Amino acid sequence: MGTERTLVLVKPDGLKRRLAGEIISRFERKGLRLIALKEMRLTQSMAEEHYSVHRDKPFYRDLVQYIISAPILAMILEGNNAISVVRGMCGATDGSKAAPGTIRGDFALSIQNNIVHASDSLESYQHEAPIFFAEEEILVFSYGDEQLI
Ligand code: FUP
Repeated sequence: MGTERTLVLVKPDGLKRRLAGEIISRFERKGLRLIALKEMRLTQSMAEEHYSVHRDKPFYRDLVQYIISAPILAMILEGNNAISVVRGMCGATDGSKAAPGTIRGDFALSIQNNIVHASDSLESYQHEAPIFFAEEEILVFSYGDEQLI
């Protein structure tokens, strides 16, 4: 509750399908502040750390291979209830089941190639954000329009 930060990734399929701008635009229009942004290619160890909660799942190896297969876009968004707001905007994990109007509902059909990742809790954010960003890469500032949003 209150002002939160969340980590969002545009995964390899999102970048390859030229959806990065569309995805950023949705979050901007919602009123979230983009306070860090980076295009990068994950190393195997970064990907393993990012998905460590899934280490024992049958899909873990494929998931790690997929996320390192091509560049991704990493961003940190800030705003009121940002974690649950962004999760809602991303939609259900399986694109074939995600509601229309969500990013996955509008652009994804599969469970692995589901365009975006978003932190699911404060604990997840605190685990994930340092994998992608150094503290000095997160730009804290006021847009001056907070009373409008
Ligand atoms: P989400 O939080 O919606 O990204 O979904 P999860 O944390 O449950 O899963 C993380 C990623 O694992 C998903 F984005 C896609 C992948 N996954 C599979 O490939 N197969 C599955 O059965 C479940 C998840």
